[in-house]
Amino acid sequence: MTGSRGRFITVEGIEGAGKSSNLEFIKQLLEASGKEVLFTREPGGTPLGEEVRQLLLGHRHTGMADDTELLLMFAARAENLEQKIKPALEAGIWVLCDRFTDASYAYQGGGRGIDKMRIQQLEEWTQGELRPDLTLLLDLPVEVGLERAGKRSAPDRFEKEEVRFFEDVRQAYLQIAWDQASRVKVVDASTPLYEVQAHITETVHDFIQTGS
Ligand code: Z5A
Repeated sequence: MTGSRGRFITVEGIEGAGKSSNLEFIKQLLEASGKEVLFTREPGGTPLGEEVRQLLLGHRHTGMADDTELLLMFAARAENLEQKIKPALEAGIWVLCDRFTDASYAYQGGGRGIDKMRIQQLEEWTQGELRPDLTLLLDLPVEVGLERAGKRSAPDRFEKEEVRFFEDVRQAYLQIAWDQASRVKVVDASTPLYEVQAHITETVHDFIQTGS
C-alpha cells in the first residue's frame, strides 16, 4: 500500500497487435519500478465477467444483437470495476487491464456502428469520472494483424469478422488516440517485438516519471 491512489493503465489494439505478447512485459516494467500491480482483462477479470466472456466470444450465440453485445461488455466491466479495479486503485495498487472501454468505442462503435453517444452514456453510468491514466494502443495494419492472429488457435466470434470490420475498428482506435493524445500513446506494433518493447519501455518510464 502506497498511501496514494494507484494508476490505471490499459492496453488496446486490433487482433494480432501483440497484446498478449506484451502484457507480462509491461507488468514486469511496472514491478521493476516498485509498483504493486493488479492484472485484469476485459471482457472478463472476475468470475462473473469470465462467464460473460464465454457468451461473447464463443459461438453459441452467433446472431447476437449489437446492443446485447455492447450491454454485456459493460455488464462485465461494471463487475470488474466494482470487484477489482476500484478497490485496487483505492488501495494504491496500479491496475493493468487488457482492453477497456476504448475497445467498446472501437469494436461496438467503429466496428458495429453503434452511436457513440450510447456508449458514452454507459461509460458515465458504470465508471463515473474514472478513466484510464495511460493507454497503450498497439497499432498495425489490419492485414499484418490478421495474418499474425491467423497463426493461433481456432478463431473466436470476433476473429471471424471481415477485414472491413477490423479496418473500421482500427480507424476508431486511431481517432480516439488523436482526440485524447495525452492519455493514448500509439505504439507501432508492426515492427519486431524487441522494437515494440523498446517503445513501450520508453513510454511507460516516461509515464512513471512524469505521471502523464
Ligand atoms: N471486445 C469488444 O468488442 N469490446 C470491448 O469492450 C472489449 C473487448 C473489452 C477479446 O479480446 C475480444 O473482445 C476482442 C475485442 C472484443 N476481439 N477479438 N478477438 P482479447 O483481447 O481477449 O483477444 P485478442 O484481440 O485476440 O487479443 P490477444 O489474445 O491479446 O492477442 P493479440 O493482441 O493478437 O496478441 P498476441 O497473441 O500476443 O499476438 C498474436 C501473434 O503475433 C502471436 O503469434 C505472436 O507471437 C505474434 N507477434 C506478437 N508481436 C509480434 C511482433 N512484434 N512481431 C511479430 N510477431 C508478433
